[in-house]
Amino acid sequence: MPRFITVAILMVLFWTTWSFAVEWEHVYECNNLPDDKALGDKAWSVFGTSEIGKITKDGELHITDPDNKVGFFMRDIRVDEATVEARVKVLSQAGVSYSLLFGIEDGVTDAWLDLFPDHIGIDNGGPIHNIDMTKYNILRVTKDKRNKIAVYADDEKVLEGVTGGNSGRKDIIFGAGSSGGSSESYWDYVVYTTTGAFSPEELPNYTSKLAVEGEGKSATCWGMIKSR
Ligand SMILES: [Ca+2]
Ligand SMILES: [Ca+2]
Repeated sequence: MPRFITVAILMVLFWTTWSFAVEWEHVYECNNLPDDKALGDKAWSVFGTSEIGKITKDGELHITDPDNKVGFFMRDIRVDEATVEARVKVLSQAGVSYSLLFGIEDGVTDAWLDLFPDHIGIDNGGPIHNIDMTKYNILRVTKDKRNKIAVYADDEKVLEGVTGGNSGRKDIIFGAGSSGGSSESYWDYVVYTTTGAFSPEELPNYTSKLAVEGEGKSATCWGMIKSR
């Protein structure tokens, strides 16, 4: 093979690798309760109790939150801008808007996405998007340094808004956010990065990223066989 073709192939491979440089910084697969000490430094802190959660045999966190308990989970981390994604479904929600939520809190203002069986909405009176949440959807919330929020459902941008409220916390947050509220939900995974507010084009959703890595391995094997 002429040397310049080899060099060109190497450059393409290098570019491909470089273009996937943005990575999820934290992956929670829902194979343990979020605050399980077995997760070590990957464990989440809890407000209320994780007793409202059960892990299913399929690696899901099944939260059944009654109207006299609360349980939400936090990764205490400084966040000026962030991207958080969850594969989640919602069977019921009653009570205040944030009875079931996930999002980003930067210590000054909050980016909460409220979850309901038939819609999702940016908290503090932000816009809503009708969607059947009784089936699994991949939802993503991003917050940039100017406190703009974008929400994606299955890789499509569905909501834009701004942050509001102030919990005073600095973290990535998800779970059942209200004592008086109640809800039932299933979470397959929660992933995030605090390096930026990324669209699915810039940072593929966690599920497709696994698929790409699988294909990458196949391609490598094929290349090795071919070169023999
Ligand atoms: Ca509750
Ligand atoms: Ca899972």
